[in-house]
Amino acid sequence: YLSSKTDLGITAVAFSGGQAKLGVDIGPKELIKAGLLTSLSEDLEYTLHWDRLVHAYPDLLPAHDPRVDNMLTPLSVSAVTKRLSEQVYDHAIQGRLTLTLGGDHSIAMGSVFGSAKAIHERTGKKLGLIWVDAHADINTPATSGSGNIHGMPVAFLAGIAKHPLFAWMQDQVVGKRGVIDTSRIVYIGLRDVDKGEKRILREEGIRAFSMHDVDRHGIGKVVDMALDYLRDEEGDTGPLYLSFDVDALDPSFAAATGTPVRGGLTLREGDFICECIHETGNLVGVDLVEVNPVEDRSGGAIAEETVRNAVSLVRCALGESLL
Ligand code: EXY
Ligand code: MN
Ligand code: MN
Ligand code: MN
Repeated sequence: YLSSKTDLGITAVAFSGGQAKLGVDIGPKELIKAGLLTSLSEDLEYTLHWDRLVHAYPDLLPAHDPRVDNMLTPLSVSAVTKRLSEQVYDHAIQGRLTLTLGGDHSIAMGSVFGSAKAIHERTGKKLGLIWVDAHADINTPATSGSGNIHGMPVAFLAGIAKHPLFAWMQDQVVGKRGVIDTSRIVYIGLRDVDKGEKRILREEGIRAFSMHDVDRHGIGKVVDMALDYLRDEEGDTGPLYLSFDVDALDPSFAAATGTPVRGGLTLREGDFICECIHETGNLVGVDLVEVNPVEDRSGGAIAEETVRNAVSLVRCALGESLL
């Protein structure tokens, strides 16, 4: 589904407006400082297409951005995700694999939309979305208890939530109802899902592997089941998009994040998921989000560990472990 296996389109997004804690906007800078991009070009031999900017989109952020229909700072989120969707689209329409570094998870509305639109135009195929997270991020504005939009991106992408502020995305349906069909979404790592979200997952019949499933079956079986679920009769998964929230990892591996939840994936389990998705040969886009170096009261060691582990996840998704 790509025009080359070695062209990588990178977008670094310093955005925190999908939630309330400062610091998640400096995630991309820290990932890059830790050598992520150099290792992708030098060790993994990708040709990087990067504007060398970490985008904060100051021109897009309104001075006044009040709550609308229970969404916090919705004008900022809408404007930034719309712009990001164009950046990712511009990479993806040229057949590049895309890598988006966040930032909070609301940015996936932009990155996934940009990718889904380009892939559909280039290949006629619909994206499969693998969402690795402690959380389901499928609240609608009506079900959300926090109003934080980083808890809502899947609902908007699937067309379960609709709002005029996100009309730029929802007027351009790629799937049956939204950008991604609910039958093309699969979760891994869930362990903190709100009551209203559970109801949505059940009613929509969305495939989700929680930490309970990881414990029961082991990560190998869970990843097999997740990929099998997306396969067609010929065994093809179709184009795959991996949206990896670093809080899927256990806090012992990734505590520098805004909403850590105990009982998560080990680093190896996270890396393994990424490796298996890479192995399909069908990966077209990756997000790595929610690294918040400021969420560290240890004087830096925890943030450094989280950043290093996030770098490992991305490297594994991009082929680090192939011999
Ligand atoms: N479900 C909660 C909410 O909607 O506020 C917590 C969401 C946390 C979302 C993090 C990024 O994955
Ligand atoms: Mn998330
Ligand atoms: Mn999360
Ligand atoms: Mn919760």
